[in-house]
Amino acid sequence: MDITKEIQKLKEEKNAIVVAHNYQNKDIQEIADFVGDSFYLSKICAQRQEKMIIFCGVYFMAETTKILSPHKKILLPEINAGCSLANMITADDVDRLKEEYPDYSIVCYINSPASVKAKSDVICTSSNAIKIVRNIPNNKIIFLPDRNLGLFVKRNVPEKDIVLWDGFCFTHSKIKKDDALKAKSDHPDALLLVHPECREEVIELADFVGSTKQIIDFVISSPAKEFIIGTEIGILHSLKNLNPEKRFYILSQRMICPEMKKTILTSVREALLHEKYEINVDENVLEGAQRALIKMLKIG
Ligand code: CIZ
Repeated sequence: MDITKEIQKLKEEKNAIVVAHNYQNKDIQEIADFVGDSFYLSKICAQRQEKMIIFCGVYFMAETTKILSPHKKILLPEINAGCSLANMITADDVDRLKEEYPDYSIVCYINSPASVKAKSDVICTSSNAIKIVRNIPNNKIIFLPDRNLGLFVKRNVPEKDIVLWDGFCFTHSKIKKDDALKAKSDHPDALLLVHPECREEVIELADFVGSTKQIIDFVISSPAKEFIIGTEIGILHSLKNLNPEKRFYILSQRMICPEMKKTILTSVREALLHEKYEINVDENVLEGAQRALIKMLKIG
């Protein structure tokens, strides 16, 4: 049987849903019930009646989904699909920061391990990071783990004292000013849209800076016809689908996250068949991370 039909049949038999991050391979996005950013997908999973979720993304995303749906079975088809950025900080690092900066509040980007979220005051996404930092009732902030996103927030909230952690995303951070200048000269009529995980020198050249959802929304409402996209290449699939009359160029062919690309159709079929790999989060960690996520919803 054709593998996509097999996946469909297994989904029905198991009463499961498949969700896929914007950075997944095209064929994974095509078989998914929902495609989007990680927090959007985690919220959708919490609202659905299905008790089994196949999360096509990376480890921290499946963890966030478990935190919001503790009684559901959350499966990550490729157990080694991790996130280099999330792995650049540990819960012990957060303990040390708390000792060093006792009167600072910790704002933690969603791209982080659950154990780090649990020790933070509030979580943020790349869509709401500026708003969260602005609204939190403390002028002293530690922002972690992404330095580039932190710098972007710092520039937009100059009135606050913000200490940054030195983490970065390999896929966004390897893109330099020269790559952006070249893409702009190759496509002089295109707008440059970049993710805030990009370096400051790239952000400075952009026409728009935003999360994956904000980039998609920007394109939909823009009268422009051509766009250079400065985030992971997988997003081109939704952009082209939603805007068939517009043209898209990836900022650099190197904008590929190898972790996101680990999930292929056979991984999804195996995940459904053998109910693997189940993601669990320690109860104390889960409670702490839930508290920090709820705080994000309140102040964001
Ligand atoms: O949290 C997400 O989904 C990521 C990695 C980025 C974004 O901007 O959507």
